Amino acid sequence: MTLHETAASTNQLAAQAAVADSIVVADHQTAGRGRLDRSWDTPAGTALTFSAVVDPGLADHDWPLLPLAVALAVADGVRRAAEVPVELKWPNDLLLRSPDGHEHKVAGILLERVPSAADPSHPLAVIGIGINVGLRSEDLPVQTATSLAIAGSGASRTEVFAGVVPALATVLDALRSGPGAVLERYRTECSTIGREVTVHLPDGEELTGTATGLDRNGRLLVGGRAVGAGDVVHVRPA
Ligand code: BT5
Repeated sequence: MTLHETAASTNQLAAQAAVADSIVVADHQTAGRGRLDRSWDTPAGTALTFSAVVDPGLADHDWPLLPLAVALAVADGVRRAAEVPVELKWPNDLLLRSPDGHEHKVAGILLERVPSAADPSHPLAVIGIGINVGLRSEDLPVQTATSLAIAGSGASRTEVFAGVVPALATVLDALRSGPGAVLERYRTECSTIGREVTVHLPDGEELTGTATGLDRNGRLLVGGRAVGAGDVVHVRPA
């Protein structure tokens, strides 16, 4: 594990090194990345920001299940370490509900596929995880964000890290032995399923309907269509 006081982005450093079973942690990221070139912003000393490089050992057609598996692991680790009722929004956002019932994002996940430094023909997964641990209301980068501290948890970044890393190893092992158990768990835990949603698809199209389930590849079923990528908005509180 390498710990940087400051890094542009742990995903960037981890992808550059591309060494399996390594973890890059930053006390502060100055150019944290979200999906689709968006940014992930956290003030120094308040968030857990790290990237784990793993060889998932999966067939190509199972790689789309990785973000879902990682989300399960992060939720599990956060629940154990911080004792807060974190919820999953498809595909890989972690939400906490405020007392008025509104959902706010407490953690995000960025998965990238990179060639291994040891054997460029072999792909590795860079699993970037950002968790808002100690941010106070005035630290939040966007109105839709929250933190474990705001939810009343006193868990430290180290405690949350120690909860998430073993959970990640466990879920990756489960996924390697077949998608069934991970899909089943995700279907049970994901608060998007059963809700009315609007999905903003990568091509700009919007799809509104009830999210009825997940297919074998982890795609969200909305109005009879299977959606593999997109940003989901939960239209109404559950
Ligand atoms: C994500 O993207 O949620 C993936 C975030 C991954 C961050 C980790 S930190 C360690 C590793 N190194 C990196 O450089 N990245 C990873 P996305 O679903 O695209 O969400 C991005 C959006 O979330 C932004 O456009 C903002 O609206 C919002 N956002 C930004 N910072 C946030 C924060 N700290 N908490 C909650 N929401 C935030």
